[in-house]
Amino acid sequence: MATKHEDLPVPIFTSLEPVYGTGSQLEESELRLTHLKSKFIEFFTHPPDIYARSPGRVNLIGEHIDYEGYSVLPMAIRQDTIIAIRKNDTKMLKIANVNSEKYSLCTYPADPEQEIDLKNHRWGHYFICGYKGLYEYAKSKGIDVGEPIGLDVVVDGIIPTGSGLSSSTAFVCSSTIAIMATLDMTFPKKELAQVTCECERHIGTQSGGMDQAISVMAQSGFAALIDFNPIRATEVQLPAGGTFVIAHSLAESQKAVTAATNYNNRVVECRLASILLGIKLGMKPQEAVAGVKTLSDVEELCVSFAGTRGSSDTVLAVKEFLNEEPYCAEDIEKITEEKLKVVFANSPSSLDVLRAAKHFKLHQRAAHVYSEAKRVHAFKDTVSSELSEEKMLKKLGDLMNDSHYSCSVLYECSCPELEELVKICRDNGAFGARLTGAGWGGCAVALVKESIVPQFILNLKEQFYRSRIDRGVISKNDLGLYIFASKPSSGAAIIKF
Ligand code: NG1
Repeated sequence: MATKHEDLPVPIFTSLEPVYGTGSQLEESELRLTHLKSKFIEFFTHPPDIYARSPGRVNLIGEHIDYEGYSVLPMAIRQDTIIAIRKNDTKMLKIANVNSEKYSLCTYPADPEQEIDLKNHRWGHYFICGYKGLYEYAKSKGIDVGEPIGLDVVVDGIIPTGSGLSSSTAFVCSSTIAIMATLDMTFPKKELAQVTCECERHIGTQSGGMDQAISVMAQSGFAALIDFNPIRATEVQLPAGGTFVIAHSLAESQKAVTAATNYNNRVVECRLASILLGIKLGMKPQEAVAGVKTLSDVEELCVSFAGTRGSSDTVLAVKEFLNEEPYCAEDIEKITEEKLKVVFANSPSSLDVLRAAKHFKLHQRAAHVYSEAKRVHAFKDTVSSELSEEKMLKKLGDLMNDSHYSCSVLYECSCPELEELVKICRDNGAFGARLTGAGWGGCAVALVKESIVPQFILNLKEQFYRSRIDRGVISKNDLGLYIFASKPSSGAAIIKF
């Protein structure tokens, strides 16, 4: 049997063509690499040994469900982060950036045991996530990597930060892969997808694994259905007549900084919703508190309940057993028979959530997760159906619109700028449009008929970006960074010349 690509290691290339294809993209990336190399020499007086790149991604559907164990459907984009790296003998990690005006040199000790100072966020922390995580993983596998080494590093990232396009993950993955290659280690891609997910959790977000999985495992020309437990990527061929246009709302989503009230808050709310569902559906409180981690853990119970009503819809149990009114901690503790502080005692970032939360919207969050999980499969089934292209694109667009509604109303992870942008996309003929990524700012993704893409982009420039350019929010010359059409790009790679 042929080896599946996810069982193979990250590819090592000696030229850029297998990564960036041919044409203008190749030329641009050659210039980029030349510039990166000369910056490296400028900072460290010698050239790097190797480069590692990891792409950003756009999630087409399946938002905020990866950490609940449900499949998602993203594609990699061509924008990426490249790390240039070389060992040094100073016992220091020296992390520089090609954009040294915005990102000044960060130094850390070459110590994999160091704590990351989360209260003082520094851009270099993402590299340390990879450094710590990789050493931990090697140790857990009994691999002897010798004394920790110092590293000279220059980072070149072109994914707009806080955009919902996974700039942080591209940084963590390319760092981890660069360190792995420097230490002469190699792991299958699916293992690396898991490792990099754990690496990124060192930044304090309870990351679900989608971004790392697609960044490491993407195949050029295909989106992917990513399943978890175990991680698996199945190629998805998108319909030829449609293009995904990505547009930035220009509201920056600061995920690591707002974790306690936004991202991690939702992870905690989902855990509480699943524990309560477990108890209402017959589990003993102690059993539910100890054993139920995600909404997928109680899915079978919900389906059995729905069966008693002649249905298989998981949302029925949510409607029956979770109040629409927000819960306060005491309401929940009466049901769990345990203090929430005790339930989350092992997770400092969840305790931060409890301190910041006034109430918990369990009904709404669970209804979003279960319905969104279904939409992912409906999207995949539609793509592989016999529908005419027009009907297929219309159906995919409807699913994207439903997903956006659910994110906005039930999961409350949208923001006014995203609402405005999504509406403008639809008004200008998109089959569907939705926020993508964690939300609370960042990008929208719209499915647009291939033939109208140039006009669509022009209209968005007029109707959304013009006033922002006039107000000086962005410069006209940078527009290409904020709105672009994207085809599915290739995944992570190591480049050695
Ligand atoms: P972004 O958009 O990169 O912040 C985050 C999570 C994903 C997923 C989405 C929401 C990280 C690194 N990524 O993505 O795992 O949960 O939100 O669908 O935390």
